[in-house]
Amino acid sequence: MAEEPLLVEIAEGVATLTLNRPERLNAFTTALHEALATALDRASRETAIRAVLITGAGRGFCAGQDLAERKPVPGQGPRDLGQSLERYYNPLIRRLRDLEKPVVAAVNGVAAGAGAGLAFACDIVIAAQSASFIEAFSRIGLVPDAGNTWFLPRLAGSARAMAVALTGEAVPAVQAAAWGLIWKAVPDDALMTEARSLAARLAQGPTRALGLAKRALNRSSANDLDAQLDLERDLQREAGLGEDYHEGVAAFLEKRPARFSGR
Ligand code: LHQ
Repeated sequence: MAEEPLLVEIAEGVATLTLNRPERLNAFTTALHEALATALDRASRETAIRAVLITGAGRGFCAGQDLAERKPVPGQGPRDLGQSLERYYNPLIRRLRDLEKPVVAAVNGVAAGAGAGLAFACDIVIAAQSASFIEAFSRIGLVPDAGNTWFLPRLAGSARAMAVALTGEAVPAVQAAAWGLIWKAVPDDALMTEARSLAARLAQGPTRALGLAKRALNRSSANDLDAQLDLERDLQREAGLGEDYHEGVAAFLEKRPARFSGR
């Protein structure tokens, strides 16, 4: 039987999703997309899942689209790559951004093409020091997709975005962290311990409020200050009605650790 393209493990409030095509550096196939969509929808639906951790099996994180699956077939005319984005990649990026629960990426190795977009769409990205990010599109005559042209200039500034998109040069993890493309680079052997412990800590946190904070930050780039202040008011009103706010304040006043429920 073929290996599952995505391993899903749910423990202590964290859904760990491991891209599992190590012999192809976890490149995306239709089956992997479908499994990822199912897992993210489940994470959105189930209250017991309070954080998501995404990583890759083997030495790569994700090498973007599996090029063997999308290669032009002689006699069949050109493939419509826009359809592939519309059907798989754009919904994936939207699912990650719209999921109102923290999503951590543990980038264990190379993240290329749409694989880099996948990492940048996650909320907190930790990478192994040996990992790298490659806007591989220009190497094969394509345009950066999977949100890359949106994330890159916002995270790293237009000068760096333009250079990495046009040259396709690899950005090592340490450089990516220095540029603000990711949160941090850690020694390879510390990656999974650190990423798991972060995801577990987030899952024990006031996850409803964390989800609202994610919404506020995601909206900020499209809002002016007035609209953002109004949004903060509305979301704070909602958070203030939550059980976790009451628990957080009570725990602070009683000088004890808070026990958040995500409600
Ligand atoms: C692969 C792949 C891969 C298949 C490594 N596919 N086998 C959206 C819409 C529709 C269509 C087009 O695309 C998109 C979005 C995109 O993502 S476009 C960008 C697609 N990705 C790339 O162009 C990256 C291609 N891969 C590479 O350039 C290299 O593999 C990198 C730089 C990522 C890693 O290099 P190495 O560490 O030297 O590894 P390798 O090249 O030896 O790869 C290991 C194996 O994985 C190898 O197979 P083999 O049988 O020789 O061991 C590769 O063929 C295979 N592989 N990426 N995307």
